[in-house]
Amino acid sequence: MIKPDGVQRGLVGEIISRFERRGLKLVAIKVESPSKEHLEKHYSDLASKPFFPSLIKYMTSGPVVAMVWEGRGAASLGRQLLGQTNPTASAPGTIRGDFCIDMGSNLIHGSDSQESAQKEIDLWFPNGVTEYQLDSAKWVYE
Ligand code: DAT
Ligand code: MG
Repeated sequence: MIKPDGVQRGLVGEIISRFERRGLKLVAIKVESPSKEHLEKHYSDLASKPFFPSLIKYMTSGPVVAMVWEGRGAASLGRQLLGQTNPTASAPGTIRGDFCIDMGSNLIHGSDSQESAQKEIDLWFPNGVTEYQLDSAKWVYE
């Protein structure tokens, strides 16, 4: 999910293109201004953290772009593309390492496992995703 700062800074295309060129397949995408309640559900595992209120405020500060990307090991590949939670610890070449500085404006969310991805897909895309054959897959996978 591209967070409100990523949308406002015009980084949607840049970010999508990084996932695309890695070989992942886009199966769902939408622009949305999610409610506070929706984001509290999304980040429910962090509800007891001191930064939770400011995280929810940040995430409701503008529209986000929610996406589902498929591919072999997609969740862990996605996390590699993102970089570390703290942008200042993120290597150049990663999204956070290239485009941001503060943890409270770190541009993008990525599911941290296959299990959390499934939970988040159910929350953000209750009507499911669009399955199709990506023709370029034969050039990406052995
Ligand atoms: P990530 O977004 O890398 O999966 P996370 O799930 O641990 O990181 O936390 C969700 C978001 O909450 C993160 O992108 C930024 C914010 N956050 C995490 N740890 C924080 C901290 N120690 N101080 C302030 N904000 C924090
Ligand atoms: Mg996380």
